[in-house]
Amino acid sequence: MRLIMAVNRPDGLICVVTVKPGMRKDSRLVLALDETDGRKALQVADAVGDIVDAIKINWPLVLSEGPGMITELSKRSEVICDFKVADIPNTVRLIVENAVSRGASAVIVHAFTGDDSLKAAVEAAGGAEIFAVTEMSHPGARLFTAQHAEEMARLGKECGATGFIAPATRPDRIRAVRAVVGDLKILSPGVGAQGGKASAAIAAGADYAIVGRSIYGSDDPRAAAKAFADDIGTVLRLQRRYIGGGAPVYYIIIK
Ligand code: O7M
Repeated sequence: MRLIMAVNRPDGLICVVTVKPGMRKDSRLVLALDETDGRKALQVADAVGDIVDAIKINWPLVLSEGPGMITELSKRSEVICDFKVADIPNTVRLIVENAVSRGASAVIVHAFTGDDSLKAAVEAAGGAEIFAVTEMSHPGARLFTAQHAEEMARLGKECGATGFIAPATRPDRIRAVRAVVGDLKILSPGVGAQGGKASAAIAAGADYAIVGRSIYGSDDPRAAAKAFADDIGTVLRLQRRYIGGGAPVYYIIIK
């Protein structure tokens, strides 16, 4: 983040800052498109594409409809390939290069694989982003990932990951990861079907809430996405504006 200008006004100090260009940061909502029917998946993507900041796809859709889905969806939105890559550096590189060449803006990898695999992911991503999983959102996460979340966040940061996954089901854990990763991105799954609340995740320090079944499984995905975006909107205190397709500019009012 870079400070461009600060103006002292009676209603507060206005700081104009830019952040590195990257994923759109508007509704702060990411759709997890785990719909396995390709036709329905594209219908949902078309219905909510202008509401969500990105569409995350995972194995269910890619295995049933093929990797061409990455390219197809990238025509509609930024695509995050949630392949939770956990392998040796060479295999990680091959997977990340493949996903990015098909149009992925970001690829999600596991952090527990260690520094060499994480660095291989970051290097292979080129201009795309690498998000590293810290603590997972499901109850079983308490056994392993929860116990090492901060360590994994620290390692991911050292290795050049640009974002992290932390659980909306445990907002206090988002806070803990935020304390380690500074102003890098945090994306938070576990909203809706898993019991977490989007606004609580954002209030705890997540940049984006990830929502799957509660949107794509809804009778009206657009209305559902809108409701999540509105919920998130209640906690947003930043006014955003984009200039010339470049870095987003934020006006932060410090009272
Ligand atoms: O909203 P849901 O529960 O239908 O979907 C949540 C999505 O987020 C789904 O695609 C999961 O695979 C993913 N996810 C979790 O639910 N929990 C995690 O800890 C991590 C992820 C994830 O996105 O990891 C990158």
